[in-house]
Amino acid sequence: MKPTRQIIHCDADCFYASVEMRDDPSLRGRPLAIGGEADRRGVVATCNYEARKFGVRSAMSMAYARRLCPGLIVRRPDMEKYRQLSLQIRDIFERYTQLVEPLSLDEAFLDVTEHPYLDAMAIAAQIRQQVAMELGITISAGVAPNKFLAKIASDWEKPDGLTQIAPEQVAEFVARLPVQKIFGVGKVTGQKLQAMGVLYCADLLPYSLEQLEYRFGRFGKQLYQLCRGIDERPVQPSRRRKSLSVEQTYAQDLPDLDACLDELPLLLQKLEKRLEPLLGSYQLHKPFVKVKFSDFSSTTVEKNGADYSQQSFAELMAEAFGRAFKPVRLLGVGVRFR
Ligand code: TTP
Ligand code: MG
Repeated sequence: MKPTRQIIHCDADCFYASVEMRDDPSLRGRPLAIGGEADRRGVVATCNYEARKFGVRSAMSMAYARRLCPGLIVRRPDMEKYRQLSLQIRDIFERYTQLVEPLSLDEAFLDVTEHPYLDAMAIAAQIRQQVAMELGITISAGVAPNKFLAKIASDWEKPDGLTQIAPEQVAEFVARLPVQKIFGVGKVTGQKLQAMGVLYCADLLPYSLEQLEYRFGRFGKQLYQLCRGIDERPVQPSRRRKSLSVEQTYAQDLPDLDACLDELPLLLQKLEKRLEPLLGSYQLHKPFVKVKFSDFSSTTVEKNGADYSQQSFAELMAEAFGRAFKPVRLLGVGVRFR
């Protein structure tokens, strides 16, 4: 028999809204939606949990959301910021395993079965804590023997929740799940099941595999397995990463090159820390430095054959700064892999 797997599903809580609340604490505790404006046929990308109390939801028109929640604050999304944060979250995941399968910017599966000394619950707890401490947002996590259950578990005590479905609890847990929780059960299948008197996974158990295949075709097998809590899909890691970097946006612009160089040791220290766990499986190719100026223009300088000393990064930084000679709002240092 195969050993029981330990799968974690992580999903950030009201992701875009959390990031905006982090960066502007005056938004906290007030209903907030991220998306396009009402007068421009905008829709809600997401909203915080205060807004959800009013019934505001993702994909709803902003105009309707405003009617549901008259005090709603609306902010435009800043995709670059969310993408950057998403990578930083992934870096935290990769401290524990290379088997990370991102599903979207704020969601991923991890297979931590092979971790030498931590169990999945300990890892999930550490990840949640590190994301909160280092990145300033909360994520919910679910721990289970497979992807199907880990994903349901992460949703169970959202927001800021951690839920485990241990192997011995699987049968009982799944039996009580509404069939709609099975992925692939949409409106049509849901109605068909309802007509059969099937509301919960337990109601599916009396049907044989052949019976379900007869009624649902290929999907029958999936139903047969999932209603028993069986899901063999592996966690499929994303394409290999091509680079790793750390970036910092400064509360006050750095006025000149010296001020930038002063920040370099701290940035490199952070880079080194993130790089360390990857060095076994990745080969360094070249260092690079990114500079974003006060006018939001940005530039990246990298160099073949350069080493990874502070001196080498300092030279790249000088070159990048020299391209505009303006105050700097963000600095990044990174390495590209082969
Ligand atoms: P979700 O994880 O589905 O939602 P969420 O993180 O905002 O809230 P929850 O606490 O329930 O997990 O999606 C992640 C981000 O993707 C979300 O912050 C915004 C974006 N998104 C859209 O732009 N449009 C959509 O319809 C949905 C569902 C999400
Ligand atoms: Mg989310």
